[in-house]
Amino acid sequence: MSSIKGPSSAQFDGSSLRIAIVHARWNKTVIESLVAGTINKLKACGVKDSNIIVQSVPGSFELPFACSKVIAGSRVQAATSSGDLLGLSFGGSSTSLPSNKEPSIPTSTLANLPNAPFDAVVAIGVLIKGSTMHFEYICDSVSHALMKIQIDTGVPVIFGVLTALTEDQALERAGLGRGAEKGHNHGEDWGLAAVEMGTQSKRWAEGKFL
Ligand code: DLZ
Repeated sequence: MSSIKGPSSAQFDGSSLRIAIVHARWNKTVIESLVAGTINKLKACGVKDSNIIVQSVPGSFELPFACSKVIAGSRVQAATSSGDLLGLSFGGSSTSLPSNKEPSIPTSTLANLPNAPFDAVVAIGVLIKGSTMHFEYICDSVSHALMKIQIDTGVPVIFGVLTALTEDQALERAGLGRGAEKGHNHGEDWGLAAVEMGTQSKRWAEGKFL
């Protein structure tokens, strides 16, 4: 019997979005497949190659810090380049922008800039339980921190962190199962979620609910 799990489908146009992927390097084989799956879906939704930025960190514990910095950095980058391109001045240093505020330029204008702020970030990590409590501490702190970042910054952070009890569980969730059943690459779901949340959060911010 087929599974009833997973989101129902919805198609969103990612052609005006800029998306960051921040991934850990622990458990490389699984990570590579998840990142590839995410990128494939982003592109299938119309996100341009040049608007997909990929950054890496050593392990999953570093993901929240990196996501937070990447979001802040993209806002500084956007403020600087839009000021340059449009002849605007925001006053003071670009680094003094409040973390949850963007320059008051229409988002439609920002979307066409090469250095627009990120509309969504996908945080990808693979945690596999070992014999100590390391796994529990990292899973707990990383999931809470990623949630906090998206609420604090207003930028959707997609939870692409596998918390697997065994290597096989991790492999199957990256479409790399060792048995006859290869499993499903969850990176694809994260790519779709990034496009949907990036699109919707822009609309919601403009008071568009239809
Ligand atoms: C230390 C550690 C361990 C034991 N396991 C994993 C893992 O399964 N997946 C992962 O992404 N990272 C692991 N790490 C590394 C930590 O996330 C972190 O990089 C280090 O503790 C340094 O802060």
